[in-house]
Amino acid sequence: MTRFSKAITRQPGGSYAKGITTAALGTPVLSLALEQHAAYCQALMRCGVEVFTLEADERFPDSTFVEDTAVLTRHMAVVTHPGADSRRDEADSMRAVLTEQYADLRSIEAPGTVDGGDICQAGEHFFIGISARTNPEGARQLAAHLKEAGFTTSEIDIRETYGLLHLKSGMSYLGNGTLLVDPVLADQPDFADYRVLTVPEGERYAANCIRVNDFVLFAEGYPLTAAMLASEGFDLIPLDVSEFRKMDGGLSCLSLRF
Ligand code: CIR
Repeated sequence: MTRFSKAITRQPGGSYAKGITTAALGTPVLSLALEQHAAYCQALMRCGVEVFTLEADERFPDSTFVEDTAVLTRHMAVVTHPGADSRRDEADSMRAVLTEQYADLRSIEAPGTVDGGDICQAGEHFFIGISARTNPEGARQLAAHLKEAGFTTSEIDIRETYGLLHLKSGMSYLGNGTLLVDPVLADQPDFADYRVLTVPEGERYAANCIRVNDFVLFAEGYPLTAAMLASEGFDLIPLDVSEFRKMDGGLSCLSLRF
């Protein structure tokens, strides 16, 4: 299992509620979002990770969802070209941050688009989601970079898959060859080499969690999935992410881990 030593996060700012959402769960409350964000950063620290928290960037309401701006590997990173127009320039400021961390820093170029939320690393393999945000050209560019870095890749097209914004809205890699997946992805032939745990139909949102070293950061309020993971021996850190869910975000999108 990849061990992480660092993570990058960005605080939500005053413009946060103006971001893109399909959730219809109401307007997020910034003070609560900030509290939840602080608890999230503390949970990462508890996992043994040094957390770099960037200041809010008011120009970009969705910029707290830093995961979408880059794909990080051990020795190489790729700055993405996000698929939503309003988010495209978020990647520029992340490039400046990552330049200090990576000597080998690459980019997805137009007309390719990639959102990091569509990219799921599972050991030495990367699943690349084709979605409303990540297009086939972006996926092709990313796959070429990852292959050069020694990884294998495969694509999963979620454009017709109900209820998933990004691939990782519906799947997480928990380490040791185990995937946690949304029922809509359970029969993916590409998962044949993995042990697949499927979240119950009523708990789809719980499929987005993150394994960080010895813990799994997990969305609070999904008892069946929590019990399943606990019985499998995973150590969960439950977190309230209600204000991020309102903007279609989840646990993975709030950080870049490396
Ligand atoms: C968006 O629509 O781009 C944001 N409101 C949510 C992004 C969530 N990111 C992710 O799942 N990786």
